[in-house]
Amino acid sequence: MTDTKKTALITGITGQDGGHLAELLHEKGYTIYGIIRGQHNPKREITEAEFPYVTLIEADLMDPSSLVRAVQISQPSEIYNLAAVSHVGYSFKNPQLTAEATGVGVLNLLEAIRLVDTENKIRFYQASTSEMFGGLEYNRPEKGYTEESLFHPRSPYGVAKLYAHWITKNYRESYNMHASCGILFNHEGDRRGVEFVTRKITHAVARIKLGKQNHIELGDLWPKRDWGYAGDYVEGMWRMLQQDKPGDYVLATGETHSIEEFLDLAFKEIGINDWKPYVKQNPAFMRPAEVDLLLGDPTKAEQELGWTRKVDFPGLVKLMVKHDVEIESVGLIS
Ligand code: F7E
Repeated sequence: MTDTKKTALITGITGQDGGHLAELLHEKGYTIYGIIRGQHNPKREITEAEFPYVTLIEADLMDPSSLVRAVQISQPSEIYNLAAVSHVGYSFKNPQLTAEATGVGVLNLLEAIRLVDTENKIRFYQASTSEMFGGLEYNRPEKGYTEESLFHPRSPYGVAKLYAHWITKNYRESYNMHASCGILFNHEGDRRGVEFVTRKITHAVARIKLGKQNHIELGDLWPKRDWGYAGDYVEGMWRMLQQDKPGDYVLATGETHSIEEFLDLAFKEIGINDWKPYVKQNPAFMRPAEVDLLLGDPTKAEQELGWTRKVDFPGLVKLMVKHDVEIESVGLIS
């Protein structure tokens, strides 16, 4: 389906989800603008080469007037806020920056929309996260977290995202904005940064296969995550904004797996059955507070949006290892 009348503005265009979403919206015939941050952002060139159909606008979630300008220039029908300080470990080391960019930045963007969009036509997507739940034992529904579950964030990142989630709901209720929150569980893929555990593992596994590296250093291996494929999840974001009414939706697979299970499958892809000799634990990668188990229940998204994930856990590991073996074989830096 194409709809040439639609224009989207994407924050976080240089990130994993920004790339997948740009591709999806381009296929659907959207005019696409992306916000890029910083005076000399090294990701600009790569983004321009990979997504030549995206017009980049220089702005920053922490600079309100730059956001007003971005909304005025792009005149979007839909805004997807995917930008954030998104690494949980980093947020412990940079808590104020995280609060300002990931939390208050969303308020800045909502205010920019309210100021420019006097007819209240823009539809807004906020990237909320499973990190808002915290995974505590007393706060763990049997079939997985839903849109109604209790929040108990366990990191500066989770706390900032919870503010962003509630301020988005508040603007929906106060100003009747078409503002939706996607509560996304972990979503990975070949565009994931190597600072996240899945890509760190598949990248190292590829290098171990090719003799470029002999081990990998990781933090805790017991935490469990509900891991899906990012390409599937951007489809859910788009579907949220096509609804007549805004809302909050969990996107998840409904399965949870430990890092050990991820290691097991990833090493088996290169013919190694016992990964233990290749993995060293390093406390530098452990967090002051850990989220031990995340499991999402995507029933509402399945029923109301007709959304479902397509790639399963073994499929995800396979595609990531395959990609990293390919790029490492030709010496490309990911
Ligand atoms: O950690 C453990 C770590 O950094 C997963 C972000 O997209 O998903 C992501 O957050 C688990 C944690 O993702 C290493 O302690 C062990 O238990 O890949 P991660 P995350 O923290 O779950 C949510 C939904 C978001 O919203 C976030 O933006 O793996 N772990 N060893 C490690 N993690 C990392 N990064 N590096 C390690 O060496």
